[in-house]
Amino acid sequence: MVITDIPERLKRIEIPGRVTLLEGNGDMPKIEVTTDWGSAEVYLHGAHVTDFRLKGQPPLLFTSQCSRFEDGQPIRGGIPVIFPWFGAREGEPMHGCARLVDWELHEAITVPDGGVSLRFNLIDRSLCATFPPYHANYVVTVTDQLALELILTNTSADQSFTFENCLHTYFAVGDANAISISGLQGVDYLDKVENFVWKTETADAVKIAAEVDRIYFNTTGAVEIHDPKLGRKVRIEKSGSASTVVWNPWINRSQQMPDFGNDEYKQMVCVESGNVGPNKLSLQPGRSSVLKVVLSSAAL
Ligand code: TA6
Repeated sequence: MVITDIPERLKRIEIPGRVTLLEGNGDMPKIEVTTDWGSAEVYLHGAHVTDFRLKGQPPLLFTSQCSRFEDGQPIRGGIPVIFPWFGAREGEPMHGCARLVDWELHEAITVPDGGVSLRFNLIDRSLCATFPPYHANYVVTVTDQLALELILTNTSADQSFTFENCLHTYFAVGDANAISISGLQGVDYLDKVENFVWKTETADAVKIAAEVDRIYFNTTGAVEIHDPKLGRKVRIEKSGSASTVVWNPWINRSQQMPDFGNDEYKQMVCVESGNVGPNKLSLQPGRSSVLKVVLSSAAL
């Protein structure tokens, strides 16, 4: 159902047959994108991509059937935009504030060869008022691939701006126990499941047979998820990112999350691209950083 009370400014952004604003879950406004290759969905809440799929193929992204769609709560699944910090912070929301507030949809444009690009701005600073002035822009480009660019600019005249960022992507998989994740061999990581002990990845492909929660540092390469059950490989290419996080909650953690189904761990894995911990970024006045992730899939 199209939002009847859609603000005129947003209405003008729609592109017939390509970009439509709809009433999404929880009565939250969402943008539905249709391209020559498939479709995507993005909520203004958190500028949160919740779906991307190619025609005739299973969705590339996982969004929990139990996800909340409420102000002040993160959507569980899709691509949470994590900024200006990653992880827990005393007295603050987990994983920063960017995913908890509505972003402004600034424009929607068609790109050559039948794709669509959406540009969002983070205007609402109510939850992160203590940070120096910054601009946060987010560009989502939907073609036969899904490209995401998180552009952060230090607009302070005299203060440096130190922050973490991460695109915390939940991928849909046929069976988490059957996938393998390549591209991280030889990379040092913090194993959060074993009290944050430092390790080095020795496997040429990471497998999931229990809870996995690893932050890999100083790694800029592409990662691939090989999914024999869905008969596809998903490629995660990135630039402007030195950290990769791999997470599957497995059984116990799944049961502890009210916005996540007890068995949903079987259908997802997070491979996240950003700059966290020792890889956090610090921008001088007037400088910008661009975190770019390009997601694609191909038959195995
Ligand atoms: O990126 C992995 C992680 O930090 C896990 O430790 C787990 O907390 C996950 O993020 C989900 O966090 P959320 O705040 O979305 O429940």
